[in-house]
Amino acid sequence: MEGGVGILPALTMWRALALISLAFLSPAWSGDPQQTADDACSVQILVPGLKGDMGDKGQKGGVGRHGKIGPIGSKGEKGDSGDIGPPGPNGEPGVPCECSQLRKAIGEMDNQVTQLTNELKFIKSAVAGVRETEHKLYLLVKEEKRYADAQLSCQRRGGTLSMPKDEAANGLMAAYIAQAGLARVFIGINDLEREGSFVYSDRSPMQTFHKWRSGEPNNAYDEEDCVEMVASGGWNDVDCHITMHFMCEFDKEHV
Ligand SMILES: [Ca+2]
Ligand SMILES: [Ca+2]
Repeated sequence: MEGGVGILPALTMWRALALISLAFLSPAWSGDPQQTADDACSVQILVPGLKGDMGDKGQKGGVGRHGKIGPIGSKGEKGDSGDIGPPGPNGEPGVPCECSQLRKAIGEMDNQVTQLTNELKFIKSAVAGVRETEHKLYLLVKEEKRYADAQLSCQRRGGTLSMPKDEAANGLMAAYIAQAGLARVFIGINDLEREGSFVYSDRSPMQTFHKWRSGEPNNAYDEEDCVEMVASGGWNDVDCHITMHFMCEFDKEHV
């Protein structure tokens, strides 16, 4: 039994050596590892083969992965302003105004303004005695002056002796005189520069309108170069050196 046991390993060793030899000598052996593995109970000793010829170039690879994100670039220049956007939504309704007292005060002030306006109108017409039309103010001055001084008095107030240039103005002046209880006043008409050639106190020539009383102007005593208006509205030429009340008129634009 011992001899049998000793012979078998020896045989195996020889077979192994033969396999190694064959592996070096025969490409067929090195090219078929399966056959080597099937050789039951053999010791597998793998030895590198000869370097093969260089293979053909491989196919081109696919697209690679995305690269890393680069560093943040420098800030660009400011762009143009955009178009104006649409209007925003309406705001919330406001808190109810707690200013009833203010409204009341304003209402009272409005009433006071109305009252003062009426009072001023009354003062103008009743106390100061001013009458007015759309464009003019008339003031009856209860001071007795000669014609020239009366004209100066009106001019110092910014006006001139009243000039009745139409029926409306003449009627207003006449009523004013009558209501003041006066008989006559100087008005702004004279023929001081040229006898018989009457002009208004603003030097404008008399037009077709006039209110000469019957028989006037008569230039009585060859001394009548100024004009008075009587309460009925009629005109009469009188001496410029007598004294009487007079009426001024003012342009509203210049008051
Ligand atoms: Ca005259
Ligand atoms: Ca006369």
